Order: sequence, then structure tokens, then C-alpha cells
Amino acid sequence: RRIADGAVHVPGWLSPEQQRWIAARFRGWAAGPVPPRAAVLPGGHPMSVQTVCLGWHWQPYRYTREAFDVNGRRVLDFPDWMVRLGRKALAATGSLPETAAAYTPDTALVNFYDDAAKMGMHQDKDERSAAPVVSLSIGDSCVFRFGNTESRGKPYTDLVLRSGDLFVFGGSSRFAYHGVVKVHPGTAPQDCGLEHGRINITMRVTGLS
Ligand code: MD3
Ligand code: FE
Repeated sequence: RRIADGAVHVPGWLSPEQQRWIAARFRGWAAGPVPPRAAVLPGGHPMSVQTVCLGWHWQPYRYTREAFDVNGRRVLDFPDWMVRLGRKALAATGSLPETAAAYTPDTALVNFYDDAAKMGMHQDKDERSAAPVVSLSIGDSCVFRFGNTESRGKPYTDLVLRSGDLFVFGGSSRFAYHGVVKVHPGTAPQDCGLEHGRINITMRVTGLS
């Protein structure tokens, strides 16, 4: 379960019913005012994942309140149920009860991976907070690469993230390089609510107002 300082993996934390419920929320966001989009990197290349932002709109590499790069609409609210889920997630990884209860994420990036999508090694440092990131996966499994804080290269650890898995990145792991090497198509469990592809939710504290 403990992968590194502050990095805790809890396989199968979400029940199939919770996975189906969240997959249905994703379909709602996808049909909503700010649909999933592939963010375009500063070099002009679109990312291969499709992202829905909640609370704050993320563009490489800043947070805004309006989705200027999609359709200019105001960003979707960060739902209360996700704050509660984030607190439960921290509690489940053994953080102090008072720390878990005070955790108040204000943004989430909800990434959809098709069969070919991946995410290169990067650090998440657009937030002005060192609060932990909570990650939840639904659908196809993937190879997740968890690296070090110095560079994109070795040493790193590859592990498989499956539908229902929880991962929390706090402490010195918060600013570690990480990425998604590949998705394993066709591995989504029958009962997860997603027929193909992979959803990953990362909740964060932006430290912005
Ligand atoms: C380690 N997402 O959205 S989740 C991202 O599966 C992102 O979609 C991946 O990396 C995905 O930025 C990986 C696991 C994760 C998320 C945030 C982290 C690992 C992290 C932040 C710091 C360290
Ligand atoms: Fe990341």
C-alpha cells in the first residue's frame, strides 16, 4: 500500500456501485456546458487525454475561472459529494483524522483515456498548496509510472492502476514526476459502469481564490 513517503495506493477502494455512480456523473459532465477537451500544450500539441475540470478550469499551466480554450463558459462547480469523498479517501489512507476532516479540495481534473491515450512524465505544480492529491480510477487499467522529484527519468516504479483504485500523493511525493505509460484496452470490469476507456479523477487544493 505505501509506495513512497506520502504515496499510498488502496486497490479496489471504490465499490462497483460507487464506480457506476461516478461514471454516470462523468456522462453528465460530458453532456454539460463545458464538454471534455484535449488541452493544447504550449508547443501546440493537444494532449491525448480528454479533460473535464471542476471548480477551477485548468489550462497548461494555469488555473482560470472560465474555459477560454473550450467555449468561454464558466467552469463547473466543484461538487460537495467530491469534498466528502476526498475526506474519506484521506482517512482511508491513514492520515490523521483531523487532517482528513479538514481536507477541502477545490478543483478536480477528470481525465478520460481512450485506448491510445497516455500522459507524459510531469509534476503537478500549478497549485499554490502542498495539500495531498487524491486520485481515483475507473474503467480500463493502466500502467502508472511514479518517479522521483528530481527528473523525468529513473528511478521510477511502474504499477498497474485498476478500476476502483485510490491513490493519495502527499508529503514528499506531492511533487514527484509521474505519468501514464499505457492503457490496457478491454480490461474494464463489467460492473464498473464504463464500457471502454479509463476515467481518472484527481482532486487538488489550488490555494487560489
Ligand atoms: C503524483 N493524472 O491529472 S493520477 C494528472 O491517471 C495526472 O490521469 C494521471 O497525473 C491520470 O495530473 C495520474 C495519479 C497522480 C495524480 C497526481 C499526482 C499522481 C500524482 C500528483 C503528484 C504526484
Ligand atoms: Fe499529474
